[in-house]
Amino acid sequence: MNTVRHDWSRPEIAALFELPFNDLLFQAHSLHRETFDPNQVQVSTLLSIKTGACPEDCGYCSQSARNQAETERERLLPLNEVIEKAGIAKNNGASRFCMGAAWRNPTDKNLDKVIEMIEAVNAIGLETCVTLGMLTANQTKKLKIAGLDYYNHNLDTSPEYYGDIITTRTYQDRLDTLEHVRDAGINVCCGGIVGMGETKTDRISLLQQLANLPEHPESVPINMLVQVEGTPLHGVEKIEALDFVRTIAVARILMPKSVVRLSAGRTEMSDEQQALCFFAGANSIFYGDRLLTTSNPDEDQDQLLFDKLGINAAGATSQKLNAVATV
Ligand code: SAM
Ligand code: DTB
Ligand code: SF4
Repeated sequence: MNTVRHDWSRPEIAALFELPFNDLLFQAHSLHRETFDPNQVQVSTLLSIKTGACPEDCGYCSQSARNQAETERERLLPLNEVIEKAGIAKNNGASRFCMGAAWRNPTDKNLDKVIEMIEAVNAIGLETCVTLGMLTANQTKKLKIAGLDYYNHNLDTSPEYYGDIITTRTYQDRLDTLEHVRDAGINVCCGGIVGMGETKTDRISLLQQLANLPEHPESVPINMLVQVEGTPLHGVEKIEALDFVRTIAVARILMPKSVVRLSAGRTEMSDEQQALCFFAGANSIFYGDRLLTTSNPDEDQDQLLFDKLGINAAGATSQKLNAVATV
């Protein structure tokens, strides 16, 4: 039965992780089919609109000014460049355009500039998503009025492991921003990163936090750490491929109506691992050869994989594109 629950206990989640692999995948895939077309995958394209020199100390991130990664710092991109990139993304078949900024939080002046970008991307007929750091309630209201479809703000890891990864903002700060986004009526995109040296219990705890939010995020990105030289997490022990697939499957079971994104880290995954992730319930990816500062498989490679798997990309889950198509 496809019931949406918000009261998952850790032993229950641990028991899912402990299931024989085939039982876990069967359960996840069966649930997936109750809500979604198993052969449709939503595709979003990412653009870094402000890169590097971030005051935060996130241990995984190439853009923290406190890390030694060689990320070229840039000012906020001009509007015309954003419009050009969004147009290319649309021509390549993306249904959503996600803009990310290396900020702790946006100033009101910067937010106004991002709002112009959101309006312009909306006008092209793409769904919009931004990730700008922490937001006040007033800022989320402005973004809603601008027509923003999704706000991405990740919990990143378990509350227990969090202090080992980031010290410049708290877990509660993240929950507060998520509440503002939810209250403003913007769709929530919230997930985390695995492969950061966390324990299996941390993965259970992260998924419990996500699944027990008052409402499940509409979109749940599961990132596999992209190890960047010069960051504290470079060289950390990697997550086993099958454990990553299990994490996707458990996310699917806990949040049966959410779109689960097979997010960062795909350049290191085989076609077979990605195929298992789609079977386990992942139904969204980042599309295009760049994430924010690191690489992603290019469109041709993904189209080839989709063709092999009989997966239909494009705006299948995008109401906006469907609306454009029927005009
Ligand atoms: N600066 C804003 C913030 O952190 O709230 C928004 C941009 S930030 C880059 C968005 C998310 O990207 C992070 O929360 C993290 O989950 C993910 N991310 C960043 N670097 C990553 C990496 N090396 N590997 C995997 N995911 C990463
Ligand atoms: C998310 O969960 N993953 C994306 C997006 N939200 C903003 C970011 C991935 C970043 C990977 C590392 C980089 O390219 O800098
Ligand atoms: Fe800054 Fe975001 Fe990177 Fe953290 S994840 S260092 S807040 S850009």
